[in-house]
Amino acid sequence: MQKWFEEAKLGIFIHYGIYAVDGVAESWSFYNGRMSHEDYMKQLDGFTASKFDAEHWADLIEKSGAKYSVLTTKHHDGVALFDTQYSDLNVVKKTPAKRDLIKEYAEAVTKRGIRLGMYYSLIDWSHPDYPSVFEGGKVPEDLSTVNKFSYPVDGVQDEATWQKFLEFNNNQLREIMTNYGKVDLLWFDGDWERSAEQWNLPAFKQYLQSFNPDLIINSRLQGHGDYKTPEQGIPITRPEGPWEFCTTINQSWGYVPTDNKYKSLNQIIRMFCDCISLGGNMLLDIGPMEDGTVDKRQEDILLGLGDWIRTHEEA
Ligand code: FUL
Repeated sequence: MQKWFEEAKLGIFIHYGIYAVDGVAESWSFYNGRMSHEDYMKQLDGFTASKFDAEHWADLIEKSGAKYSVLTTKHHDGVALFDTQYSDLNVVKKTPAKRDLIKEYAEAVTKRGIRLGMYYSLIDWSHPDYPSVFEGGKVPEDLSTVNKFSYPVDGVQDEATWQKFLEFNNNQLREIMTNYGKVDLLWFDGDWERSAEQWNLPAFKQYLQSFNPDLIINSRLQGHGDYKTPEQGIPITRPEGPWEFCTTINQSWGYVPTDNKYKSLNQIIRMFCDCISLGGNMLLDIGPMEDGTVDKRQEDILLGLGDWIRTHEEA
């Protein structure tokens, strides 16, 4: 494990995507049947990133006391925040934003010495070559919600289609690993629908490390990652090995304006202390609005936490 990660204590997680347009849950809002996939994708037209200022984000991350940050390059909805050659479903081609937001983010954080982390979902519920594997092998009759590219396969995976998807996956990850300077950390999510064998592990991990031998990879890689990632709850006893606790400030990862269940600054500080005293890092999430600005309540928490850290570092 890299020393910087062991000493980091705090990272900032950023869930930014088209889901901020309607303020609905990232990806899950269609998968869980709250809206159709079609309606979800209408948010593409409203994603402007008109006030997106990576310098401001980086400034905020720095002031929070965080040593690294992790931004969603592509969530389960399959919408890439970067300029990818391998799918038109990206904010450059399909939204009024028309910008590679990952590029601006990577430049701004790297310049400040903040370690660069990229979240990437292995699940892609909008990709025609990614059929979901449903529990018990049963595919729901109505595919308008869930993953519309799934089909009744009696639990048997069409191997050729799957290999095509893996190729696509590798290609997008190569873009992420080579187009934005040195990536320090890859934060995978959505490994749960396939086995290690299907994800072609450990060869897949070696492929990623070939772009940067110092790369850190989180554990959501069917047990082949470098550190554990408990979500929304701090473990009671000290986990073995390196670990990172990820949590939201209110109850949502992305921007949901109706979610007013904010944690107080004191609660966040308390969680941070509990986490680091058990040897973990805390990855605290913000969910920027569609235009790229951050809700004042979230900004204030980050700034307040940063003030607290600085005071106590000096003490
Ligand atoms: C989960 C995802 O399904 C959520 O949407 C979110 O990104 C969280 C950090 O990880 O597994």
